[in-house]
Amino acid sequence: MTKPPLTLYLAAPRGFCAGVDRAIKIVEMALGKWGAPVYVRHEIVHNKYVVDDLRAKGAVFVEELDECPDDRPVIFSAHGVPKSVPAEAASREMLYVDATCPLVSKVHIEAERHAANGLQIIMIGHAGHPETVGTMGQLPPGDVLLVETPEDVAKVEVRDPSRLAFVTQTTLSVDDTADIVTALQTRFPDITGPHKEDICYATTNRQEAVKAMAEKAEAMLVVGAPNSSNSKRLVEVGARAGCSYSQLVQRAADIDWRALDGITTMGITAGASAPEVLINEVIDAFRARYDVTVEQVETAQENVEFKVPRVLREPA
Ligand code: 10G
Ligand code: SF4
Repeated sequence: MTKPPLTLYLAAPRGFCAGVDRAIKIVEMALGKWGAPVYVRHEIVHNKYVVDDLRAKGAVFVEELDECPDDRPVIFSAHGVPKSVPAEAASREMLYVDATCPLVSKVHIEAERHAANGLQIIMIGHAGHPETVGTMGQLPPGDVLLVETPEDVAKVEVRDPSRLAFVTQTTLSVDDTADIVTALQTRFPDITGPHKEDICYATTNRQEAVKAMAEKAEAMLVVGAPNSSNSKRLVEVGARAGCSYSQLVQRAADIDWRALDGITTMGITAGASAPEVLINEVIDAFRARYDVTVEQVETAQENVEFKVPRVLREPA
């Protein structure tokens, strides 16, 4: 039987960002140096395949430090942690390695600097997401106010409207965040903040590539996990940019082939925590059913790389 023709547009950039790459390498280095088990507080990045692979190599994933013994190393995930976490690890004389992405640490420093200058911080982020919890946790509980929508901005109660700064989660929708920043600047004209927001290069580039791809593709799949914030934003961006069908899949087995019946153009991208092997698995699944022509839709080139600490600190 002849396969139907399909043009597969591949968004570029897609998949692993520099912070994810660095965080995974830190866990692998720790396992190489100290042997198993090495504890990891929270999924190192939000991807089951990555977590399962590291677990098979001897990593033990926990949600809180109280699930770790004192005498084994613990790594903090790429999303960042509240100040209380390294403080507790230090008080228990634990060996810890912080795999927080440097671009998240930059936001942490920003928040602290503004607070030191007497400004109250408003964070734009998703309630309960580990990055938001980590960034808000750079300051004492209750000090940072959280807004998720322009409606929240209208309701937020601040100490002094003339002494405010805002920071954001790094993986937000660029367009939604612009609306929230505008609402903040309209209500609080003196508010200080980053040039635009703290959304990172990887998030921005992946959303831009999806917009370009959505102009060409009837349907779009995002390879990523259901708890991956940046991956879910890519699904939304695709739908808003005109893809009538825009779905998240963890891997090829999740593809709803019936929903794709009759398509001739398809877009594929992947969140910042989705490994290349899963993207290839999805592409191969299309090749098995269609006569596929692959075309890249490239909107940016990335050459960002974060150094992995060359030597991890010895246990005390
Ligand atoms: O998109 P989120 O923040 O949910 O995380 P992820 O693990 O899916 O992707 C990598 C992004 C981070 C580590 C947050 S800066
Ligand atoms: Fe760092 Fe951006 Fe990747 Fe988050 S999404 S780990 S901020 S590069």
